[in-house]
Amino acid sequence: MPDNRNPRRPDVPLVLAPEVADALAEGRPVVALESNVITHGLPYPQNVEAALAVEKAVRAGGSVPATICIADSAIVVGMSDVDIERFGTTAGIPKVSSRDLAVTLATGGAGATTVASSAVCAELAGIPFFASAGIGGVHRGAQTTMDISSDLVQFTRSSVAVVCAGAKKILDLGLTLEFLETHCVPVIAYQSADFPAFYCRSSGFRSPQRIDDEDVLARVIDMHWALGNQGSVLITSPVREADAVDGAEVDAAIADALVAADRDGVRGNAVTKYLMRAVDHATGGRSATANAAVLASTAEVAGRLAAAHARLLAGRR
Ligand code: PSU
Ligand code: MN
Repeated sequence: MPDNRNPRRPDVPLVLAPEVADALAEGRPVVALESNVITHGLPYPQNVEAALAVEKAVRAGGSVPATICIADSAIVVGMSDVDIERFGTTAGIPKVSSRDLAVTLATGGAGATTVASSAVCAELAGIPFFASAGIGGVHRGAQTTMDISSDLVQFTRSSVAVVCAGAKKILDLGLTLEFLETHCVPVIAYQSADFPAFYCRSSGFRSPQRIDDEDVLARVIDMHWALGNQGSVLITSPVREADAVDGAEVDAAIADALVAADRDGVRGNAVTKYLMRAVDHATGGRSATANAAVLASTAEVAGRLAAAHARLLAGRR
């Protein structure tokens, strides 16, 4: 594969898939995707199926998918289907968030990128759009644990438009919104009113902004960066009504999962995976089906919005 180092950062090893490199060179839309959802988000074989379905959905939206990982001391932007299968079936590939990137790259291991580290890599590769159904956020009880996902902190630093279905209710979504407000990150609900909660259509919190037109949204993203802001723009799109999971059922499963996590002494970057698995287990097949549906619908919306943004930029040339 070609080494496609960013001329402004020649020391960063960046390997772009040929299709991604071509699209970027021609100004065609690309949507970056994370790989931690493959290694840590879902069990095999749903993880591989979902990752491939997400890429297909980005294409259906009119953009080129670029799933990101770390392999052989390089940032891979655009994993092949073989890469995805390998990540989905190999045990022990570490979760690599922003602060872990340098260690993983310099020591030569493989790594699965989170939302935070994928945003860093997307920006280095010159990809302004990123999609993930569920972002990290402020955890419940963060007042004492101080557990706040690096995803949120990275949103204050990386100029990437992040399309998501909000975040899972395992988090404190009210505090998550407060954090984003404090750190000047725009939160915009696309064709919806509320901040969504992954497989639930609403978190119970109204989104601070709503925009229904994709071309207007493209202008907003462009303007945010034109104003000199260096952070992300968060855009939400909820799960379809027919695919949503009942909120009360999820709430009960989360309450049990939080007690179990505390009992088992789960700490640090292991907390998110532990809680997600416990809730998935408790809600059985329903959450798995909803999970797949929301992953694909978020990716498709991201594909359409990235295409609108690329049209805006092309209109200027
Ligand atoms: N939320 C999900 N699915 C996921 C994650 C979060 O619904 O797979 C993963 C993402 O990779 C996200 C990471 O970036 O968890 C956040 O982990 P932490 O809370 O440790 O920052
Ligand atoms: Mn954490």
